[in-house]
Amino acid sequence: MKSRREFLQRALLSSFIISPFANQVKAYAGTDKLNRNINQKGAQVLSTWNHGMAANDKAWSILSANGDALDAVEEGVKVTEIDKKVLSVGLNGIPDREGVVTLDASIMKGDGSCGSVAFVRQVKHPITLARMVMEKTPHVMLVGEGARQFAIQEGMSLEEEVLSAGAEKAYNNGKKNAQYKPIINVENHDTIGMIGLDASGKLAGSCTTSGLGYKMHGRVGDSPIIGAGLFVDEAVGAATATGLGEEVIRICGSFLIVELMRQGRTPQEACEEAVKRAVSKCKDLDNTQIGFLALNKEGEFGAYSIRPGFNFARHHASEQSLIDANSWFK
Ligand code: SD4
Repeated sequence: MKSRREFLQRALLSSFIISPFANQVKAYAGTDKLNRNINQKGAQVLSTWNHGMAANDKAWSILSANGDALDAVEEGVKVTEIDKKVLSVGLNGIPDREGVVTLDASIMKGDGSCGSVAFVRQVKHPITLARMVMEKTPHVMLVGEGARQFAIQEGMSLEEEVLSAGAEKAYNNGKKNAQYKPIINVENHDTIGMIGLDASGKLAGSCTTSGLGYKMHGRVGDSPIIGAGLFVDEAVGAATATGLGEEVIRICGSFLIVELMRQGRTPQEACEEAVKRAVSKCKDLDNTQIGFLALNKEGEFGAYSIRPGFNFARHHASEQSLIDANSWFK
């Protein structure tokens, strides 16, 4: 009797959660490797963009074995960091204006522990380096040469600075356009932000990117800035961001979403309010796209972007899906 009641409650909850996106859920053609008998208690993982599907698969292999949310969000985005097809995350990414690939990443636990690296070169897994900053130093953030030195100190081997084939092609094309312009919904999509809830109810998040292609050398986006590209609070929920980082930093986007949820907004309402705030501050709306993804500790989720085109991947007990977010502009 009890299990039937629980099943009905879960079914009711999941139909409520899905409803804002009911028309936008696309079936995923990948293999379903889920253990459906496990007590998920809302365990799930959400990631930005199409590349989130493969990253979620990895994260889910940890969550479905009752693993820790922090391990899941680190291991999940590591898949994207080495995916040669992804030109916006990891060392395969599009370089800056000088032809140098520089990476930003952050990781956060629900208890407030966090670590990040920014403007770091030659590190294959900046998310792991960010986790090491969190776990092995008294600091939150290391940048540039200091971050690279820390990687060496921790035994990471540095990669050669050679552009991936895709990045080189994109860079050579990009150079023809002398004027720097942010790119909306770049091909192959951008930053991966991942937020996850494990079976024990713990939340964690990760965010990793090569940042805007053709950015000025030294430019740092929102992804490694705790509160901008990522924020997690176990009392409330988690949020992450993608798109033009400057506009996300300006409104402390992920922190704002978590605080709105703390005040009682649903994840969807909080994402919409944050986009509204960004729109109100943005001076170049025609050239700006940002997208937010949020999850509360009950397992409800939401997403919203300035313009159409933002999607996210979700993996939980009964489904893997790629979902189109609603947007401010229709
Ligand atoms: C950044 N939000 O560095 C990240 C990635 C990005 O288009 O811009 N993607 O601003």
